[in-house]
Amino acid sequence: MDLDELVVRINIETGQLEPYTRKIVRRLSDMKDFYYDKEAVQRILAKEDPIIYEVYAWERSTDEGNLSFATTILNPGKIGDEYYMTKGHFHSKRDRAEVYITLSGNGKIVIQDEKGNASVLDLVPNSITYVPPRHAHRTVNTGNKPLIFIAIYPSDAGHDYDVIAQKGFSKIIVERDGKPTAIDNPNYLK
Ligand code: S6P
Ligand code: ZN
Repeated sequence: MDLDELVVRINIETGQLEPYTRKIVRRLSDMKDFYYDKEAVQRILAKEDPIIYEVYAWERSTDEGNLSFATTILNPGKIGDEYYMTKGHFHSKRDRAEVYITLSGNGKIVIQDEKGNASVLDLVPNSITYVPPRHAHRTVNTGNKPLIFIAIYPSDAGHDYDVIAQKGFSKIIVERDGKPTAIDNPNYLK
């Protein structure tokens, strides 16, 4: 093993990793079914296709025991009154946990068990958040600058997006009276 390859630099302002093994860019058109206000989605897409978030991942092979990590840069903004958010996923291997370290910005993480019980936690700079095994997780930017965090996870965890794409999270984060508020998702499928 070349130990020089085990060091990755992070740009603390932008969240970019150097080097990285994979970069993901998610625009509104990639996740239009994830937002509850379908009219707002269409209204925005008629004019532009904003970047909702970018991920810089440094991933090891999926041999058991390896760890991988990624930074996420989740932009500020809203679709209707619902804040920009990630798709959210379970890990394909359900017993794999994860750690989130928030670097900058302000937001929330929605953590949901397999029965659909959701908890909403604050993500604030210099905090470390544990995502337990068997819980889907989604991050939401409720601030006015990018929400930037590091995720560290077992390399064999995998991403299962299907359950969330079909059912959604039972709680969503919207602006109410100027404040981020968790409400029951009107489109949630039990
Ligand atoms: C990976 C970890 C994060 C997310 C990223 C984007 O296990 O939870 O790196 O991949 O925040 O979210 P999503 O739901 O599109 O993968
Ligand atoms: Zn994850």
